[in-house]
Parts: sequence; C-alpha cells; structure tokens
Amino acid sequence: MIVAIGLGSNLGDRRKLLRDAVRGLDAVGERLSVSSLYETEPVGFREQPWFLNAVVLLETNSDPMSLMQVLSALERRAGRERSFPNAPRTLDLDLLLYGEDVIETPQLVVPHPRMHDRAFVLVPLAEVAPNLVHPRSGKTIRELLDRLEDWSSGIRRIAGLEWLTEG
Ligand code: PH2
Ligand code: MG
Ligand code: MG
Repeated sequence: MIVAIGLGSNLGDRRKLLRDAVRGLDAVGERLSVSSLYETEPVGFREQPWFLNAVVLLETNSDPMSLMQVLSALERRAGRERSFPNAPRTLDLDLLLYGEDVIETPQLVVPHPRMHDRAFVLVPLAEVAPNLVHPRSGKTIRELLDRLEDWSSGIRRIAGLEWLTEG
C-alpha cells in the first residue's frame, strides 16, 4: 500500500527532528519519495513559532493502526508533549493517505480530515505525488492545491533533498 505521511515541527532543532523521523519511518516501509523542506506559518493557533513541514511517501505492508503506533512512538522519541491541542510540538507525524482507503474509527480518520485545505500539507504532497487521489473528494492533490487561495505568503521552500543527507 502507498501511504503519505505529513511531518511537522516547530520546537527544538526542527530540521534534525524531521530528518530523524524520516529515517525512523524506514522501519515500517520502503521510502518512495521525500519532499523538499518548507517553512510555514502556523495555521490555527497562530501565536507560536513557524513550522518546518515535509511529506514522505512510503510503500508499506503495515495496517493503519500498526502504522499509527509507529508514528506515535516516533513522536514520543522526539520528546513530544501533549499540553493542549495545537500546542507547539517537537514532532507531529500525521497519516494523510492510506492508499485510497477511507477509514473512520474513533482512533483514526483517513484521509486526514483537514489536509485538503492546508497548504503546508498540499504543497509538499503535490511535489512528490500530484496525481494521488484524495478518496473523499475524488480530486487529485494537484486539483486540491489549485483550489486553495492566497497561501503563498505563508509557505516557503527552504531546502531541496539535501536536508535529508546533512548531519
Ligand atoms: N500543524 C497543526 C496546526 N497548524 N501549521 C503549520 N504551518 N504546520 C503544521 O504542521 C501545523 C500547523 C496541527 O497538527
Ligand atoms: Mg498535524
Ligand atoms: Mg498529529
């Protein structure tokens, strides 16, 4: 199954935290592609530092709940604390897409319920997989991004793939 995982950090050594997370994901599948690194304005709770965001595509045999457990374990390893919803975080790993499956359980909703209107998800995802289909809307990632308005001031590409191999 091809899965898309969104990575975010706005606390600590953001770049290293994301790099270690990408490497940690190798335990659950084969890395197909990794996006550039983007610096993005906080969406939602705005009084917090800017984020670094990226997206990884994996080919995996893991079922969605096992995958979620690995994502949580990587967040804990990065020192994530859950003080209040949308608090600044060292590492956030979100399962965005699990193939074209639609999943709705109390523990997990896929596609990620807010991904379709977030530039910090769609811009890196469109870079690595513009033709993936978002099964709820039936639209491709490129189409979802084209429908977003006025996002360009809140997101800037700060590194190509070199961000993965440094350090
Ligand atoms: N994550 C959130 C809320 N707001 N804003 C940006 N720019 N990047 C994020 O990763 C992010 C956010 C909740 O997980
Ligand atoms: Mg998130
Ligand atoms: Mg999350």
